[in-house]
Amino acid sequence: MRTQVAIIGGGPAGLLLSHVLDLAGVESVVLEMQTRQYVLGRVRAGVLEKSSVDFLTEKGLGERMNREGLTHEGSAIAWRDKRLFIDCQKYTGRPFMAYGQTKIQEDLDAVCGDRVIEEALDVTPHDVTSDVPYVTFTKNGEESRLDCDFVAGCDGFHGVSRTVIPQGFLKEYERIYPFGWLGILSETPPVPQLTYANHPRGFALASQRTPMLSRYYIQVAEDTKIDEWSDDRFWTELLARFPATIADGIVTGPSVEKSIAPLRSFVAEPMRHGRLFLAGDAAHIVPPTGAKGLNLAISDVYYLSKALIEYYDEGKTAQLDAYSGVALNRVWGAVRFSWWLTELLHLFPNQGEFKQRIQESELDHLASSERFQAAVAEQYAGLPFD
Ligand code: FAS
Ligand code: PHB
Repeated sequence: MRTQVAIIGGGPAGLLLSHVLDLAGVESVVLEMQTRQYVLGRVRAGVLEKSSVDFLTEKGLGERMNREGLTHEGSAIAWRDKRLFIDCQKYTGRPFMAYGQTKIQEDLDAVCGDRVIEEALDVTPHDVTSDVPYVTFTKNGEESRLDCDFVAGCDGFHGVSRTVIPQGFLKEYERIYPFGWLGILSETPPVPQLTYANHPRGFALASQRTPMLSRYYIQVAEDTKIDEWSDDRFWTELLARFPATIADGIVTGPSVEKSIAPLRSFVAEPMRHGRLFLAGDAAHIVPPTGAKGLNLAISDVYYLSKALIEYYDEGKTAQLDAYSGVALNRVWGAVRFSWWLTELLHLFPNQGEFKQRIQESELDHLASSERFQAAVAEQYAGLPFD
């Protein structure tokens, strides 16, 4: 088998890259270890920056998104008995959209179908520092080899791509947070605005997917087991973490999905090794507090697809050579903002009431300063890709 770009991983980064390259006439094959159904069954991100919405729309993926997605002018933060609306529209003119990653995956799956090899196991990149890299994998017990010009590592945090970069060439930065997020989906009308809560009992978030599908999260201990949390226990804890004026507006109901996500900040540098290019969670992870993970995967694909198309259209490597630096500049901005917002809103074990009071003081300062709010709005809404 031969293609121009071998893409490892069929999540949002891998499928979006394949789709954008296909629109430009660049061939690719996506090697995904799971089944299509398994990938579609994962419930993850829910917020798209304007740059992401514009890019997906420009690439023909906007029809359902712009019809079903819920546009928001900003998000709210609640603490003690206070509530502050961070007005992204007012300060940046860049609203964001609530549209579940699951739907993006479905929209991408619909346009990438025949380029994806699902249940591709033991995927291994080879000779990525040569001019003739290739990837081996097994499918239904049969070994295969895919020759290519480039390998795109879009295989997430636990993927294989990053591991083929020799330790001497890779620098990794990591911060693991001492808690996770327990999230549920419920077929209930969501709160009108995304609302984050800082509370002495821990962080909470009220979000949405559709007018009849809500997404809620609470901070839980990092060793929490799902079966420790009945729906009743979840709702009681969630409502306790919001001011009564907000809690009274939350409609509870049976969960239709329940999962726990660990929280970490992680960056691998560089995002390139020879003809291997990393994109998305394969290169970086952010705590979901800033709603940046999926958006960074999309911005990586924006930069990498442009670079690959320049190579095939014009024979130039300038954007390929610049890719890692350009992508990492945006990545570190999002990593810093997500870290800052996570530090501001979560209960850190063993850091006692002092940390809580510092957080509340910073939130009071945020509420009193339009300049501060504008700076937060700019980072939450996300800047243009270029
Ligand atoms: P993904 O991890 O989505 O996709 C990688 C793909 O590669 C997977 O399909 C995997 O099966 C495949 N793969 C892995 N190893 C392979 C191998 N060796 N061979 C072949 N295929 C392989 N972001 C937010 O903004 N908000 C959120 O609330 C949020 N919640 C999250 C909850 C969880 C549990 C997780 C894990 C992530 C969450 N994220 C959230 C971040 C998430 O949305 C990611 O940023 C996004 O999925 C990144 O997309 P990809 O880079 O494509 O990686
Ligand atoms: C979500 O709707 O899943 C969501 C929203 C905002 C975040 C994280 C997750 O910061």
